[in-house]
Amino acid sequence: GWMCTISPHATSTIPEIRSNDGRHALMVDGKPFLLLAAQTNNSANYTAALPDVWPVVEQMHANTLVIPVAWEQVEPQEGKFDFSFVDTVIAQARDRDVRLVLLWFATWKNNAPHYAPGWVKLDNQRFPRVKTPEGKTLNSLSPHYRSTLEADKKAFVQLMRHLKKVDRQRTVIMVQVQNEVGTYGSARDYSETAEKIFQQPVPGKLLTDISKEAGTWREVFGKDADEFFHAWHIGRFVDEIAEAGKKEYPLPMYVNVALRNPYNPGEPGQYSSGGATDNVIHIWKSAAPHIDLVAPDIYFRDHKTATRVMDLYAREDNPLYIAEIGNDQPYVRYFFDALGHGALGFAPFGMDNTKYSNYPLGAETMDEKVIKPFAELYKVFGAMGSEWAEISLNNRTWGFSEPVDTYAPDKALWNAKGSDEEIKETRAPEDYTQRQNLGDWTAEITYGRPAFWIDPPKGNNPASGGAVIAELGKDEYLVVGYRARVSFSPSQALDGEQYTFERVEEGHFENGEWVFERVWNGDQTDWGLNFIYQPHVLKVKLAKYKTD
Ligand code: N0T
Repeated sequence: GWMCTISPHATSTIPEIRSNDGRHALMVDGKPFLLLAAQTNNSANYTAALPDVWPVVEQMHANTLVIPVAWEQVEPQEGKFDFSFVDTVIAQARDRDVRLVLLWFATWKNNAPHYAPGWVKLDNQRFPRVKTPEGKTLNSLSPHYRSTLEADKKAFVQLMRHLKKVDRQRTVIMVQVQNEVGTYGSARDYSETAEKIFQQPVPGKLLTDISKEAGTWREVFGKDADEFFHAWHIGRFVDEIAEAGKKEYPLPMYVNVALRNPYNPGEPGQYSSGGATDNVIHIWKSAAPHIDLVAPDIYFRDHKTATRVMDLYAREDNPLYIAEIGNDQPYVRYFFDALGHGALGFAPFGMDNTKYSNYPLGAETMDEKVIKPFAELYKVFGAMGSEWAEISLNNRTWGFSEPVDTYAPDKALWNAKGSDEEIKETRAPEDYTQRQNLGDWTAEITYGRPAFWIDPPKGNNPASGGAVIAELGKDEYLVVGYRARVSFSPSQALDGEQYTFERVEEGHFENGEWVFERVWNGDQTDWGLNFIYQPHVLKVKLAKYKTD
C-alpha cells in the first residue's frame, strides 16, 4: 500500500526513476506514476498557442502535457534569460491539475540547430557545423566543440535552476534533453578537428563498459566506427549538459530517438546518425550515465515494426517510454504493447488544435475522431494510473495489439509498409490469434470474433483491439482488454488438468485497493473474456479441479 496522501501545496519529493529487478516506474510525489501524455505539435511553445492546447489535453483525459521550451526563446540574446513562457505553462498546467514534461530544443532539434538562438545558429565560426567527407557543411552542429557545449549547457543550467526555484509542487516531472539528436546526411563530422579526435584511441570507459580491446575507433569498431564515434560524442555532449542540469535540480532526464527501421535500417546518415538508434544503445548507455532513458519516437504504422521497436527499447537498463507516437488510429492500439513492456508512459504527438498535421506520420486532421480512442484508454488507465504503475514495477506484464494491419492498399503509405512483407490476400484465423505462455497458464488473444460461440477470429476493421495482462499472484491476473477476446488454458505444467475460471471480478482501484463491482459470468465468460466496445478492468482467478 501507498496510502500516504500529500497536500497539494506541500513540497513533495523530486520525481525519480525507480527500478526493481529490471522493471521500472517513474515516481511522482513518492508514488509510481503512469504518464498518460499528450505532446503538442512543434511551435506550440508560446503563450498564444496554449488556448489551442488545453482543450485537447482535457478531451484526451491526459494527465501530462509534453511541450517544448526553445533555447531561442529563453536566451534570445546571449546571457539574457527569459523564462516567462515556462512560468505561464506551469501556472496553466497547475490550474488544470496536469503535469508537464519539458523538451529542451537546443543544439539539436531533428538534427538541426533551428531552435538555437540567432547568435548561435548564425555563427558558424564559434559553433561549427558537421562536415561531410567531401567537405560539404551540413546544417547539424558538430559535437566536438567546447564553445557549443558550454553555451547550451549554460542555458540549460539556467532553466533547471529556474525550475527548482518555481516548481516546489513538481508540476514538471521530467525533461527531455535536445530533440532527436544526430545528423542526417553524414555518419559523423569529418572536419579536421573531428578527424584528429577520430584518430585517437577509443576512450577506456567505453572499452570497459562494452568489453572491447583497446585500439583506434576504426580498429575497434571497423565499418561501424564512424557512426559509433558520432554516437559517443553526442552522448558525451548531452550527458555533460544533463549532469550540469541535474546538479541544479535532479529531475529525470531522457533523450528521444529518430528511429532507424529495425528490419531495414539503411545507412547511418540516411537515418539520424549519432542518435540512440537500436544499434548504438550500448554506446549511449556508456556515454550518457546521467540520461535516465533513451526513448523511441514511433512513426512506423505497422504492427510488426512498432512492436519490434518496443522489444528493442524496453531493457533492464532502459525503461521504455514512448516519447512520441503518431496520433492516427492505427497507433492507438500500441498503447497495450507499451504497457505490456512496462512502459512509464505514452505520448501521442500533435495533440492540439493549432490546425497542423504531420501526416503521413500522424492523422491528416485533428478532430474528435483522433482524440476519442486515446480518451477511452486514458480514462480507464487514468483512474488506476498509480496502481497500474506500481503493479508494473513489481510484476510481470504482457501486452498485445491486433497484429494484422488494415490500411487500405491505395493508402499504402511509406511508413506503413513495415518490413516489406507481402500484404496477404487471404487471411487465416491464426493470423488474428496471439498466444503467450504466462507460466502455468497460456493466454490466447483473438480479434474480430462474434461475442457468442467459437466462430474463428476475422479481425476488426480497422485493426483496433488490444489487451494487457499483469500477473498479480499465483493463478491471478489483472486483465484489461478492448475489442478482443482473451482466453486462458493450462500450459505444459498443467497439461491435461480440468480447469475453469474460479472467479472473474470487474472492478476498479481506489487509493491502491481493488474495489469489487460485480462478477463476470455467463455470456461474459463462457467463450473467454469478450471485450467489446470499451475497455474493462478485470481481476481473473484461474483454477484446476479434480474429477476423480
Ligand atoms: C518528430 C516529429 C516532430 C517511420 C515529426 C519524427 C518532433 C520530432 N520527428 O512530426 O518534428 O519534434 O521529434 C521524424 C520521423 C522520421 C520518419 C519516420 C518514418
